[in-house]
Amino acid sequence: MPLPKAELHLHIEGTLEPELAFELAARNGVELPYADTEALRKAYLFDDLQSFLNLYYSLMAVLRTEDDFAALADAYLARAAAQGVRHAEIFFDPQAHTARGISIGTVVEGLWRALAASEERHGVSTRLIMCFLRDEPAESALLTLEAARPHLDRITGIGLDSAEVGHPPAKFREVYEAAAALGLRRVAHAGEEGPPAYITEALDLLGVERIDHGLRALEDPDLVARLVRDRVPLTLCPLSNVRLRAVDVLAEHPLPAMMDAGLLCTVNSDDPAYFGGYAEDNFRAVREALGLSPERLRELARNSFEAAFLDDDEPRRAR
Ligand code: ES4
Ligand code: ZN
Repeated sequence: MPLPKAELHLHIEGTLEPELAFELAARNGVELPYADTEALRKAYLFDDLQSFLNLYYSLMAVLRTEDDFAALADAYLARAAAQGVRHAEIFFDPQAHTARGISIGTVVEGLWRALAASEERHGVSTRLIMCFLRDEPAESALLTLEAARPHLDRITGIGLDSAEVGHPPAKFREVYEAAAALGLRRVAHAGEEGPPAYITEALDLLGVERIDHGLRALEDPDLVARLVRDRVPLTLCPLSNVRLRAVDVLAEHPLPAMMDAGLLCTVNSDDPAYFGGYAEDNFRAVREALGLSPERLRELARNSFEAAFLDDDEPRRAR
């Protein structure tokens, strides 16, 4: 039986399996530039974050209706449940959809339909986290936050994703301030491909409560001391790091060294349809490649619940 765990770093658009992509393409009359699911899977070979993102954004063309978003999220939640996930905090990229003429309401309400049924159907509690694309202007993020206002009862927090290098956290200071004023929780991708200074900046300027990835934290001892002292969770994604070549091979992943340093690490799946595995697949991979002991694996599962936004049920938002 897989360990019960919380999934804290999961892009719902990154759960689009080739089979569902073709099914939605047929339903919506969208032409995919691949002969079949086999050919599409062969395209899942990446050199870096940008080459992955190009495919990830182009495949979103098949997602058009509330039903599509509900089907995507329900398929993910079923797979997550089978892998021991009891709680999932799910990222979505509204700008990737509004840019192609799909309203944020279609996205949020479609996802919400699957999330609202999830405890009963799959035994998985959920939260929704809206991510801003950091390679788009800050002004676009502010407009997106504004457009999300009617749906904020569905949304627990905000995040920051897409191409990291050249788009430091400082660029989004204003939008994070506005989100905080709305009572939203804050996370951000930092230190995936970008330098440890981006992690420090996300803490100092954006007020984030968790760091997504944080893979490069060990390069800065002062930062490590701070992350340990403040128990700032890191949502690591080992299979993602290998597929996007942030680490050469899994056996060289810094996870054991990070845990030894006292960092609050969690293991997550990022974009499981693209990177070769869901939550338990990532746990199994680190167990096998890094020889993590049963105690270490239990620590990772325990950390995932400590790092989760499970304490946000009290009415606290002035909206
Ligand atoms: C992402 Cl792995 C990763 N990094 C940054 N942005 C993303 N969006 C979806 N997956
Ligand atoms: Zn990610």
